[in-house]
Amino acid sequence: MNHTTNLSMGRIRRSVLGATILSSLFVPSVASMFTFTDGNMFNLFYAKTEYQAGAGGTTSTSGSSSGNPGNARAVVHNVAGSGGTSRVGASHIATQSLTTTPPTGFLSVEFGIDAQVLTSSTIQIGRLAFVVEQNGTLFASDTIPWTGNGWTGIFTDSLIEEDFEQINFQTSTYRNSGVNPDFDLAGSSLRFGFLTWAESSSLDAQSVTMLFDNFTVNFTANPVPEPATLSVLALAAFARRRRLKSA
Ligand SMILES: [Ca+2]
Ligand SMILES: [Ca+2]
Repeated sequence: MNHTTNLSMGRIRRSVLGATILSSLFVPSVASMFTFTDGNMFNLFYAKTEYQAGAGGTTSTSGSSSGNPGNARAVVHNVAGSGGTSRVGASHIATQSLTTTPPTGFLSVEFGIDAQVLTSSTIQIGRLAFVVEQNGTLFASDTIPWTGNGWTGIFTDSLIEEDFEQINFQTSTYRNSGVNPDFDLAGSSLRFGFLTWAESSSLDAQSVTMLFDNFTVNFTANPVPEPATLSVLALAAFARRRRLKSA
């Protein structure tokens, strides 16, 4: 009988709200993600822009059967022998890789790619950096050099915006340090891809071919801001106090 008396409309509404709060607190909050994966690497879907310091150039093609497996993207870097340091590279932006920064901003991004150096020259080193493009500006992550025959799987830990710096191939580090993308710029469009290059300080011309396959990208959004969670918790505490008082 007492139960019936106590079940006013106000109490029911608070109870329903309480149940909602509890369920949302105990369901693990999964930050929304943007995921991209390409095991085909067709030439058609990558926009190439060359960067160089010194003489040389690059060509890019879709290999037909040299991938891991199937098709792969082949990039030939021709570094002219100059006696000074010559650096020749290109960015490869996946043209279908467009994402929009969510209202909470992106927390981080992970990249993965399979890479192989096919070389007929003395240069045995492939050089790679993952890139994001925001408002027409390219930003590169740290240099990832790799060597050896066969496919090498290259993965990054979660990269935050400070891990990317504007590309400047004229400097020895090829970066403008301190110029970063802004992952918090809600509604901003981002593209992404990778930067490849070869360099030589000798008088001999070099030709370095690199193959790339299985390019994957995962963006993680920032979770919903704390203040909303805090006010919900305060509301739950308030409702409990009122229940204890009226009991
Ligand atoms: Ca493939
Ligand atoms: Ca920021």
